[in-house]
This record gives sequence, C-alpha cells and structure tokens, in this order.
Amino acid sequence: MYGFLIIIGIVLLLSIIWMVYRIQTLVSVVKGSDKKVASGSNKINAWMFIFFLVGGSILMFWYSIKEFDNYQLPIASEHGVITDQLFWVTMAITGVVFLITHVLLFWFPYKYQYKEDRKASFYPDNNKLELIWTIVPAFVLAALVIGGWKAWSDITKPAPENSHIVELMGYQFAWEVRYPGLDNVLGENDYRLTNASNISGVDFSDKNSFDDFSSPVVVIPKGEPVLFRIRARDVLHSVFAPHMRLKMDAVPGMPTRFWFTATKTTEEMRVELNNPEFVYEIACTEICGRGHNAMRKELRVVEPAEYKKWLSEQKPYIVNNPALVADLPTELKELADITISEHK
Ligand SMILES: [Cu+2]
Repeated sequence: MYGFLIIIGIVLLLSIIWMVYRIQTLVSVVKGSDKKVASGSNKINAWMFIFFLVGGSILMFWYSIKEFDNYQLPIASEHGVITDQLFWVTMAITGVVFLITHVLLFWFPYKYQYKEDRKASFYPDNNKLELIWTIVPAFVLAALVIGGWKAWSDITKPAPENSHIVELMGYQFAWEVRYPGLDNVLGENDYRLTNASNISGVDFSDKNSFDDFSSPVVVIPKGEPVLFRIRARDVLHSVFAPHMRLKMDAVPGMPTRFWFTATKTTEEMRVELNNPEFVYEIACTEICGRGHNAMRKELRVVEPAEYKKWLSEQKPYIVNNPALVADLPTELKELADITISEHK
C-alpha cells in the first residue's frame, strides 16, 4: 500500500516539475528571450564545475591527511619495503597526473563557457602534441609495469629450501592452521576425508602427517623464511596480514602460497608502537559469508629460539585424538603409536 502511495507521489512530483518547465518555456517565448542561444543556467553550470573542483579537492585532501597514518602501517617483513616503495612511487606519479588533468577538466568548462562575442577557433590537429602525449605516458607506464613486475616476481619466486611451512586453510568461518611438525613436511590431504574430527581432511595413512599439529595462533620465527601454504575448503577466502604486506587468496581446489621473512617480533613491535597490547593479525579479506568478520587469527612473531621451544611443545593431531589412526594397517599403526608415545 505504502509503495503504491510513494509511486503516486513521485509521479505527481515529476508532473509538477514538468509543468513548471513548460510554463517557463512559454514565458520565454512570450518575452522573446527564447531566441538567445545560451541562458543564465549556462553560467550556473560553469560555476558548478569550479565549485565541484574546489569542494572535491578540499574533501580529498582532508580525507587523505586525516587517514594518512592508516596508509603508513609499520612494515614487519623484508619484502614489505619493496611493496611500499612500489606503492608510493605509483601513487606519486599517478597523483600528479590526476591533479593536473582534473584541474584542467573542471577549469576548461568554466573558462570556455559560451560567450556571445567569442568565436571558437578551428584547430584540427597537432602531430607534435599527439606524439608527446602518447610517448611520455607509454614510457612512464612501461617503467611502472616493469618495476612492478620485477618486484612481484622477486616476492613470489619459489620459497627457500629452509622455509618453515605453515598451512592455512580457510573455511566458513575460521582458519585452520596446520604445522608439519619437526619433519617440516605436511602430510597429504584429501577433501573426502574431511569430518568433524579432521576438519582439514588430513590423510593419516601418510606417515608425514603423524607429527602434524594444529595451532590456535600462527606462530612464526623472526628473520627466517616462512612459507604459507594456503587453501580453502568451501568458498573463496583471502589471507591478509597488513603489517607483513601479505595478501593471497585462498581458493577451493587451487592451493596458493606466499613466503616471506618477518623482521620484527611481536614484542619489538609493541615497543615500537608503545602499545603493550599490540598483536599482528591475519584477517580474511574476501567477503565470504555471514561470519566473514570472525575470520581473524593472531600472528605471533617470536625469536627463533623461542619458536624452536614452542614447536617442541606442540601435540600432534593423533596425540590429541588417537582415534584418527585407530583403523590404520598394523605397520603404520605401530609407527603412529611410536609418535604418540614420543609426545606423551
Ligand atoms: Cu573468509
């Protein structure tokens, strides 16, 4: 009912506006002013361009300055320095071009608004000008693209042999963090093995998985390469660790990866920021459903010695839940039992 009334209201409003416009036109015909090529609204439009330029610029600068600290998160990884350099160089070049082109874009309609005593000049083309504005952007863009491509291939080149491996599996709505244990080799996984007690579908008939363990927090050592092996169980998710300048999609059926070296421990960052409560965080940055906001994980960077100690204290999946290996063939079961007794 209300919808119907609103539609009637809108139709009435539009007809009133139309009538006012018609009356105005008829009045100008009577007055003889309809013969004029440009009306007063031309001037108003010209001024509105200037108003938009000035107002828009004020808003843009106000916002950019106010939020500047958010663009300047401290960097806590080696490659982060390159990523930021790339960002600021691109920002500076495109920023200058943006300002020049937009000032001209809005200034010209004002300056060249219709004037009765002014005649447009005929200016068909200028080859020199065409050459300049084709070649200069081509070179600048090529430099930016090549620089970006080089940085990207440095960042995404294969991880060093000695990288610590951590598997992050996104699912609605959390991250399952799996460590390969002391052998640094993750056991195989198969989505068909997924169930309530094996949420990342680990294949426990692969003996590499015997010492795999899960952790509520992603703990990594400082100054040593870490390789995130990333996958998703249901929909698209995305791993985002802003202080590490790390972002990589988690795609169902298509494992992805990202390796990096952290340069500051959580403790060091707490001192730097003068904030004893600071924690690095991993967030999901792909709107993946209703509980998307719950996909926050703490990332704890510690000294290598502390990492080693932490690693040796963790309990493998099969220690916490021996039922996972209860049905294995005798030979494997014996191996699994040895791992279980070692961790008790
Ligand atoms: Cu998600």
